[in-house]
Amino acid sequence: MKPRASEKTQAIMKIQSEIRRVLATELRKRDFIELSPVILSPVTDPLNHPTAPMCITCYGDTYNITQSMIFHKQLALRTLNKIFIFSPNVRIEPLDKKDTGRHLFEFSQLDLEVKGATREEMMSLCEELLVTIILSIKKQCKKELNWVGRKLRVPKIPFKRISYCDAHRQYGKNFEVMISQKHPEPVWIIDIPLNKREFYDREDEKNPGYLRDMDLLYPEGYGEALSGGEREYSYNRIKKRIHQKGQKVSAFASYLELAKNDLPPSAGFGIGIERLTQFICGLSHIREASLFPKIPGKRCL
Ligand code: ASN
Repeated sequence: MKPRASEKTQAIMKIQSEIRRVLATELRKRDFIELSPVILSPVTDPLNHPTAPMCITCYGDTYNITQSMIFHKQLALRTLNKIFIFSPNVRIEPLDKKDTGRHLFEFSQLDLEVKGATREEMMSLCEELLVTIILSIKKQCKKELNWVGRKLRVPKIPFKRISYCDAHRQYGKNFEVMISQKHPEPVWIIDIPLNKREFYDREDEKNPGYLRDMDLLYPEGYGEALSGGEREYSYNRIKKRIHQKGQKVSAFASYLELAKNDLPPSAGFGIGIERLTQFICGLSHIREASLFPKIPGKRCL
């Protein structure tokens, strides 16, 4: 019997809640500490694509609304070793993103960071988390998976890895879409060229011009799942990378002030909760993964 629309929504929200529960439980088991999200700050992630700045004035100072907590994650590791946050992000995307079915201008990501970690350790952690989520949903949310009509397969670890340049060579400019559509299991894109990502991703000393970072693509055409990597932590290198990017050092003054004596080396990633829900539930549009979806260009509640 076909479920009513409200039953489908209930099932999706139950599955999303289970995703959050598994993530938090698994990370706590591994000694991660959960932090509260930061919503307002003088600095936020500049991102590598254009978004309209979202600023408000508080007590005469200008604050950004968080696009990602990357800088706060690095700074938090001066005090703690392993952290995670369910972090609401606001990104006022250009209008060409309004019909992708994968963009919301307000969403949440599970953002995590580990002191002294390598990219490969973070990739393994992510693989373990995804497999654990899928196994748990298959077990705990049988009825709900039925209601959304999703047959979930458990991906094999380790996921396939392709360098950015190989992906580009094999599949052309639109490689993200092509790889996601062609593969039945998630695929990592690694070694992204320096100019394609933000200044905080660490340059590979053994492979200059490329980064120690990664993106994960969901299979079956669900597209990008996450980005992350090792970070630039030395004050001078961070400043150099900001200059290379053509950005203003003054825009990051309050972060740089604290990074003056260098930050701890670290790696981490952020995975979008609504996109993860979309993939797990097999939803054609991301709006179904939120009760209050913010679709670019639309007036939303
Ligand atoms: N959270 C991501 C990371 O950890 C950054 C982002 O969302 N732009 O690399």
